[in-house]
Amino acid sequence: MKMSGKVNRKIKIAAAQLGPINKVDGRPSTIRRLLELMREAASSSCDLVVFPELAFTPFFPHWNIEDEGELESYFESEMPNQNVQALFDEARKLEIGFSIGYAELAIDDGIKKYFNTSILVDKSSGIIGKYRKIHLPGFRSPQKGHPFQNLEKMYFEPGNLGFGTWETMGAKIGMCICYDRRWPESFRSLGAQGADIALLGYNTPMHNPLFPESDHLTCFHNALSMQAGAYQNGMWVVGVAKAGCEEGVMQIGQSSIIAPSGEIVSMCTSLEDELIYHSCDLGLSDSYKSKIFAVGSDESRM
Ligand code: ING
Repeated sequence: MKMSGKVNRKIKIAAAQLGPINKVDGRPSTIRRLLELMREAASSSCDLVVFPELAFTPFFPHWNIEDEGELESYFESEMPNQNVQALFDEARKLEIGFSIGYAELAIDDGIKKYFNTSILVDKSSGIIGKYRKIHLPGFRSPQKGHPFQNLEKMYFEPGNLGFGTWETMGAKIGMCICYDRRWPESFRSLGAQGADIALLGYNTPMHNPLFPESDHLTCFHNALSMQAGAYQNGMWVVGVAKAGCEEGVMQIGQSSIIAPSGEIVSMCTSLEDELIYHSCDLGLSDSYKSKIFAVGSDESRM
């Protein structure tokens, strides 16, 4: 039997779900929570730990913030910086990689630009990848009568880096963020680059003020999007929530590690800080790509 050219490669990945981050919490207490989850992942010999979208702050696009200074206080103007340096230092000491989402304030030719960003950091705590959220949900102005807002279109610009993949820890890893997972081209763009793994964080309210009739399907649509993305591209998908009732908005949890088969191999069961992990066999990605999707081959498959 023709063996695939790749030996079985395994990477142990942790999903570090966060419970609510409230306005009064401040970054130091959040960093302490992230460090605790990172240490737990390292103590279980994980290679990589994945944190949620906008993991340093509350999900502030749920609010109409009129004061520019207050709005900018939720952004990081450089990465790393003194508020988050402890996370990078601990990662280097523990020799664990991580990905994390945050609000990025970038200065481009002297012009301030605001992005919903995630980074991929290798085991020597070097930032090797950056992604800026392309699909921005919500509105460009506050919506009357909604119990909470989604003002991502008002606070962020669409990402300008495209969907990228990066080689580290023996894997080809890509990233997307939250709403991106609902659009097939997000996972397809990564799959077409040969990604073995897609990492993403999300902040997903249980209630959709625009379409409350769909509320009972919020968790189903979350899993459906990620499981389909995994299977249809022969990739592992790790989706990590900021969960629980954050400043009055109930957000789903169910952070999941999903195999290239589309099976959920591990899922969080709480709405709080919770770590799950799985030893992901990248040979499974190879099998689905070559035996189901014949990626890159001109042979037809049944
Ligand atoms: N949150 C939501 C998400 O995609 C949303 C926005 C919810 C869009 C439900 C459509 C339906 O999970 C973020 N932050 O993108």
